[in-house]
Amino acid sequence: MHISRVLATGLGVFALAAAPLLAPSALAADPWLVTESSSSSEKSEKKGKKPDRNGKAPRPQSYDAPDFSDKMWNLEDIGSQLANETATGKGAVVAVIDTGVDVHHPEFEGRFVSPLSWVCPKGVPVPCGGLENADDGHGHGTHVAGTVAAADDGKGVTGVAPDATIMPIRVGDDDGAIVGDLAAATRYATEQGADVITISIGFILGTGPVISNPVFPLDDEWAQSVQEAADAGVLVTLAAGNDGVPYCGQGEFWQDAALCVGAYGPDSDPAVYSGWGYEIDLSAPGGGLLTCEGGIWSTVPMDLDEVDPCTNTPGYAVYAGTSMAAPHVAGVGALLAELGVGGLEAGQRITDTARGAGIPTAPGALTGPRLDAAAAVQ
Ligand SMILES: [Ca+2]
Ligand SMILES: [Ca+2]
Repeated sequence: MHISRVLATGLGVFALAAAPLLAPSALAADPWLVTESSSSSEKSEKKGKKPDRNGKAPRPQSYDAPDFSDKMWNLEDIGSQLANETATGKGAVVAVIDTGVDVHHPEFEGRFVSPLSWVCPKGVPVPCGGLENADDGHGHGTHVAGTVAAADDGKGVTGVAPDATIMPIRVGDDDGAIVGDLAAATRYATEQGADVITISIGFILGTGPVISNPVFPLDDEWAQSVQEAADAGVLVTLAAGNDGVPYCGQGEFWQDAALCVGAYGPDSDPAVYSGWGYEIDLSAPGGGLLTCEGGIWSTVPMDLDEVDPCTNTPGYAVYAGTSMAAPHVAGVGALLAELGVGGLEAGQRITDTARGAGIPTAPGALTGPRLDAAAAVQ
């Protein structure tokens, strides 16, 4: 049985039917980001230079993104603007275990801590530190991070916890392949004091019946690390996956240690791709079919080759998937962390206050109660 790890993105709406799974993204100079030292480790490597591993993200000299707030049905749906009157995530740390985060993006300026990467310059042992090494050459991780914590500055998009600090942990390479050690990444985030860890990674079974086979036979260590995080008072949020199968039920360990998050679209119907089942803790906006209006607007690296036709703005793109849903819950976790509520207590608060909590979940029909940020922070 072949198991491959993939990102639970919604480019993944089509991921199971079409290859490549994720749009390839080449790094290129971007005139919109006016900075002298925006080179990533990869580019530096090609030039034979070492990346600035101690460097802080240089401050862009211009930032002219339009205000996309009228596109953010997701924030209105979960009541996060109302919730932000009570908390904005200030002081809370959210570890994003993903493809890295665009460390130069103005939406996160000055709000990174403890970066770690499994994509390191030649000759540097993995994992490596340094903000430049945690830079995102793909897009997925930056999109996740934007939903958690993009700045509420009247430009571009806004995150659920717009003042939260991001701990970028890069386990995915520029193609979106998982190259890092998920258990080590999770343990690192816990040790470094993350309040919330969000992971939007799915699994695809190559062959064989999905439901009767264990999906995580090779990942006992990761499961253990998630349990350790929960024991240490960290809230862990996981994307339910886009396989349309009960992913969350495939390991008993997920039941208590993490919130498993399904997705729905702007019409409030469960997304067709979303994982489902009794073990989904709740669902959050992940976008419907891949339309501009129906997807989730968030950040992507500003130096991606292709500008998203929906946003027509470097640094912003529209994705859909359970990958996009889980960070909404992580953002609410950051709001609660600011209020002094963490770990399993925060998870309980989030599920207890979700809309439709307590209504039994019918497999294939529902993806659990819906995230309510405003209710969670009251
Ligand atoms: Ca913004
Ligand atoms: Ca759970």
